[in-house]
Amino acid sequence: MKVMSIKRSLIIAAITAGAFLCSEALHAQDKTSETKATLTTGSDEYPLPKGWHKSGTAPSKFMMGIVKGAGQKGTNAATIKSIGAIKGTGTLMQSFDPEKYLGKKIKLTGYIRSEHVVEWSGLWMRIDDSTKKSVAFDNMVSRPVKGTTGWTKCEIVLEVPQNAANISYGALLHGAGQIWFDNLTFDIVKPAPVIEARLKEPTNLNFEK
Ligand SMILES: [Ca+2]
Repeated sequence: MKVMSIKRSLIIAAITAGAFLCSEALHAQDKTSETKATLTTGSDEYPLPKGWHKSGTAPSKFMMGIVKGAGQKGTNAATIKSIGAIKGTGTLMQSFDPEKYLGKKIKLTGYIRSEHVVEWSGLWMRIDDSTKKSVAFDNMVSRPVKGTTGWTKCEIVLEVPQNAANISYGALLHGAGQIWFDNLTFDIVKPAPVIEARLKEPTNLNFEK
């Protein structure tokens, strides 16, 4: 027991040190091998979902992966959980070929639940051209999921230009807390139908239709 408690103290100390070192240098890679080893072990708690990968300004500061039974209606969800009080961003993300969406408007819908999110979280989507320049982007920073919430519907709508070469998207957590997310979908937004403003004769004047 004593050994365990010392070990736990060392782990907490390592995490605290790591959080302190990186709090003002979000893009800096963590060079403390002890801290890295501790965080790698912690990340194994959640298996990585097939087809997804970890990224962000500080991915090693977050545990990310699947939580069985934590999804909507008892299915699995993905989670992002901060390790200690930190300020960087962790995201679980995918990238895909935009070919079938070129020239169209696409909507990403998904559901996020949060606990103790101090700063913010959300879905994000970015469209890049062939030079990897971003041509469309939204990360919900202006309408974040924060604090402690139940399942919250999130939507991102972006136009996919003809020169789009890559679409990336995911869920992100910035700072301390934990989010779960599930049931993401992509839809093509149909253009609004053009309504003929001029009628052949006056119509529906008693508003019963
Ligand atoms: Ca699910």
